[in-house]
Amino acid sequence: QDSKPFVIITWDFLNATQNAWKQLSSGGSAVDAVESAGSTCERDQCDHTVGWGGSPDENGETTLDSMIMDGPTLNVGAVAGLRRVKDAISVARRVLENTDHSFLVGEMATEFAKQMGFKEESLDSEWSQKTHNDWKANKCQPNFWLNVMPDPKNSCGPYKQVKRDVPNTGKHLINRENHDTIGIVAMDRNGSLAVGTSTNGLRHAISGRVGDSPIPGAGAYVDQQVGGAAGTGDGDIMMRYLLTYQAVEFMRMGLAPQQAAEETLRRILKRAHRSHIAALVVADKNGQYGLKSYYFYIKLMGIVLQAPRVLTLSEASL
Ligand code: SD4
Repeated sequence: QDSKPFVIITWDFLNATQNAWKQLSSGGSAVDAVESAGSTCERDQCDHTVGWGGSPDENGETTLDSMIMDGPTLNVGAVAGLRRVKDAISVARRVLENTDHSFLVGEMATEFAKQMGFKEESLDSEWSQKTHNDWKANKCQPNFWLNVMPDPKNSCGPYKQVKRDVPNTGKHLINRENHDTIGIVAMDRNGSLAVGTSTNGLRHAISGRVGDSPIPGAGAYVDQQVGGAAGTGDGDIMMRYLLTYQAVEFMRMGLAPQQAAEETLRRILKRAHRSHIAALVVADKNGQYGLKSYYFYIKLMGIVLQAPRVLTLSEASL
């Protein structure tokens, strides 16, 4: 018997949802739908946080992270720090389908992509170069408004970076205005589930930094027996909690997707010293879904103040 296909993505990248839906409604697989949503955002450079020409690192280079996971087999294909190739999620799919491996990184991922026929080209854009130059001109200070106490030592130098999540430092490295990684959960007509992510990471990060997005269990996770989840937000924090694995495990224990999303994010809230951004979309194998996000939260004298950010997800289902 046919299942009811669906696709759910983080944020309102409607083109991405529509293209994924076209795949599903014409009989494509869940993996096709995930790739299609991710590629659409890579081409559209969604919010400058997916695809080429966004989030330059501290050297001004854009690199890409992406993954696809297949629910029935639990196979993963992922790339991180992919340089000079625009089609990160399609390369991730080649890792999934054309190799026995799961995860390729950096220059070697680029070599693999080239062998698979992908074009090598610059990932710079005017926008990324301007963002980088402005940051340099501003002495490499993050411009996030919560950074109320700029650190005089935090200037462009070999060691400007500050370890975060330390209580009371008052320092933030990353501009957090834009956390709009695309995370996707899809089910096809045969009932197969797949999940995926695509991102260009965080602006001004140390070159070589990889966030949660391409890591299975962190950026996205799926198990056909239960359901899938995908996340977006501050990957340096999120990956510590394996949020998407946890959300799937909560569903395995019987929680509904919405409860699973809330329960999972509560774990960060309990432990966080400072503000973080985190958001999850979670769906079970029956097409029920839930979502939860925190834009920021701060602990003041032991009390957690939080402001939910509206996660404007888009979805399509029968
Ligand atoms: C990362 N999770 O690299 C990603 C960031 C993100 O939109 O969500 N950006 O940490």
